[in-house]
Amino acid sequence: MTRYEEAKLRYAALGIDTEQAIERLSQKAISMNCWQGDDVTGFDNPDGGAGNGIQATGNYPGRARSFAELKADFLQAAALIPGRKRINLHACYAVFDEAHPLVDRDKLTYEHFAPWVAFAKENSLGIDFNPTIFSHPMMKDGLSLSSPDEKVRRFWIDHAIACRRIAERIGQELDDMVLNNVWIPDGYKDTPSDRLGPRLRLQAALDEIFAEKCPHVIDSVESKVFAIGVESYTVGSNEFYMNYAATHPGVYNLLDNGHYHPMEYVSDKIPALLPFFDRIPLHVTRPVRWDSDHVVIFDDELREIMKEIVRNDAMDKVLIGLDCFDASINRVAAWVIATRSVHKALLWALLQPDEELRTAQDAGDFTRRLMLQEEIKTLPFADIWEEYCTRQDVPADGSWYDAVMEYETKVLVERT
Ligand code: RNT
Ligand code: ZN
Repeated sequence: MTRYEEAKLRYAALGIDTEQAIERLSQKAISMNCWQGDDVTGFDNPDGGAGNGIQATGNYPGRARSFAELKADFLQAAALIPGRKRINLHACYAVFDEAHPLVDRDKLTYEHFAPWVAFAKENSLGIDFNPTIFSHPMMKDGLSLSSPDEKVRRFWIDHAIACRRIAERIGQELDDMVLNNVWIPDGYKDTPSDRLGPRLRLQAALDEIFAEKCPHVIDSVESKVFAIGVESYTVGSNEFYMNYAATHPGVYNLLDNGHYHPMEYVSDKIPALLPFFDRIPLHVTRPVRWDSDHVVIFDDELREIMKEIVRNDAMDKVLIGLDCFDASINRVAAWVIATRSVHKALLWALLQPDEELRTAQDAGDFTRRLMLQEEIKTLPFADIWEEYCTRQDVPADGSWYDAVMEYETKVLVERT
């Protein structure tokens, strides 16, 4: 008997079907954020880098500096990751060439993303999209859609409308739904003298942005609790967007697990939203103190998030996307570690004795519930994960790292 066959029996004794878990896992696409490959720099301001509302730290060699490099790095990472994939694009990754020279963000069109669609088709990827409302001179006093300056607001509303049209066309081309997520960094460092005004302006801006029907687009809005330089007030807070989404059918509230107070858990927010929304877009990241974007690892909260998705039968409702970036380590490895961790945690969640756990809870048998939750941890999970990687034709844990290091030596180091 192979190690997998033995493990399969151990799980079967608890009523858990490992074959079914593997099959369900292989159906779930994970959206990989393109901005991990170049520290959120994009192609429309290559010398500027991230700024005006977003920040990546570190200077590890080998950042992708072009469309060609970013595609190559993404494919290198993807080759080491099991499962279905989507690529999450930001508008600042518009591809400019002789036929389509640089334009400002309010003038972007589908043509600037047609090369990404070709890339997606060649590699069987889905695409998700985001307006890029940061790292740009039209951010004024740290504000965009909530700015008191009509010109600033107009520019960003036009940009967001352009992005929705682009997302719609991408969806048509791929015959798929495209998540188009709006996140803005607007807020104040110090105590505001008007907290309502900016929110009313943001509300009116969103109404304009979402006015057009885009049947291939899933719209979402993403809140944040605070950020560096925006410590006192965030316009797009949790309450604001949650209520916006609740009152605007077709607009969803995106949960980023780096965007809440440290004692709040997205694993608990998912089942709080499920009674009200048929979709929950998710940004999976790893909050560390004041930062929201560390590389995702196989930790308790990631497993808890995936457990809530699986045991509430929400694998089709929760749209899982990564949102982490780290410029201080090998960026391809960062993609691999983060995305493999998500798949691993989903597999973990698919291998829980959910029925028994629920029965124990409903019977008030909390002792048994705790015992089961603990004992499951020492089942031979690694053997199921390894089997999954093998069937998906990607390296198991312990054997992908060399490929990344070779790529670093041959390709990445040459870029500096
Ligand atoms: C920032 C938000 C947002 C961004 C991306 C680049 O805190 O999480 O989702 O990370 O849009
Ligand atoms: Zn996010």
